[in-house]
Amino acid sequence: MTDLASLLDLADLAVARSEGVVPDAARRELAGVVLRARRKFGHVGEVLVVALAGGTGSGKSSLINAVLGEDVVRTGVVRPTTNVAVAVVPRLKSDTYTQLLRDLSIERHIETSALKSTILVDLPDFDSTEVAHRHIVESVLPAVDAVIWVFDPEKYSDTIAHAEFLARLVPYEAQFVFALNKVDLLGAGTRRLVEDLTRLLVLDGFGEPEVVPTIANGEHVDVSRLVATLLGRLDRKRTVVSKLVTDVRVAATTGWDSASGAVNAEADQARRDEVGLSAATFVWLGVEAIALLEEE
Ligand SMILES: Nc1nc2c(ncn2[C@@H]2O[C@H](COP(=O)(O)OP(=O)(O)OP(=O)(O)O)[C@@H](O)[C@H]2O)c(=O)[nH]1
Ligand SMILES: [Mg+2]
Repeated sequence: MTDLASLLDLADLAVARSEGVVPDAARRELAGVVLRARRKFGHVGEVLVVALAGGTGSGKSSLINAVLGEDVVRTGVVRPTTNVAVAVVPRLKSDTYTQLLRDLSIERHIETSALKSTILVDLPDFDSTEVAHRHIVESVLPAVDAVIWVFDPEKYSDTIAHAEFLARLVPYEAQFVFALNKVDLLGAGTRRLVEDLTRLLVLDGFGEPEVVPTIANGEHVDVSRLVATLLGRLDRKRTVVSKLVTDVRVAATTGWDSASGAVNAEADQARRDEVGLSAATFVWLGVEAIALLEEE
């Protein structure tokens, strides 16, 4: 099965095998594309990795179930319900995520066929007054595409949480989505509270915080705006990945052209084998890149 990680491994192989066959400039170009991709996407490539953070009982686990449309993780009235981080991953691709889960120190994961291109990480409660907990968030951030901060309408304005915790995470704003959950309890007051939470986040230092109202439980579950936000982010990530795979495909064509032109009539058998192997690797790389571009 083609995925970004195996494509990048194959590209590394093409670079290694083509020394002395393909011009160094073309090999450097391909190596550069691979390096940029690894830095940016780590091990998971085209999948959107989303973590849910927030106070105990704010509804993180309920939101995961609501987004999936099925009860996958435990929710409850006894606090805290979630004691260790749990990742919910797409069933068919779960072995692709082993390294990511290791990086996030996540020992438990649940597979579901309700997800295709997203991983949801249910984090345990963060007591915002604990410095150690801020460090946990900071260590998770490099490995995830987005963090959804889940707020309870009764506690969203907690000044310690804002001043001591969120304000220090302002540099990560591009990765953050803020969900004001349980708005079924607010009715017509929802808009005012969404505005108030936005105002507090701006006071914390956020430029344009994205605040979405959600209902994760009860008769009127509504996570449509949250899902739309995540789909928008997945689309943006796919665009970037697809550009990158196109770069790999173009580099594969260049590599094949150079390799196939590198053998002449006087070349001995060993040289022919070397060139042939290199050319075949570039063809294979091109075929895999096309398969990945056509997958969606
Ligand atoms: N009215 C209402 N109740 C909700 C909503 N979302 C969650 N709840 C309730 O809030 C309680 C806590 O929900 P959980 O999903 O377990 O919260 P959590 O953030 O995962 O909590 P921890 O795992 O302890 O950190 C449960 O009783 C849920 O039924 C909502 O949108 N509206
Ligand atoms: Mg929970």
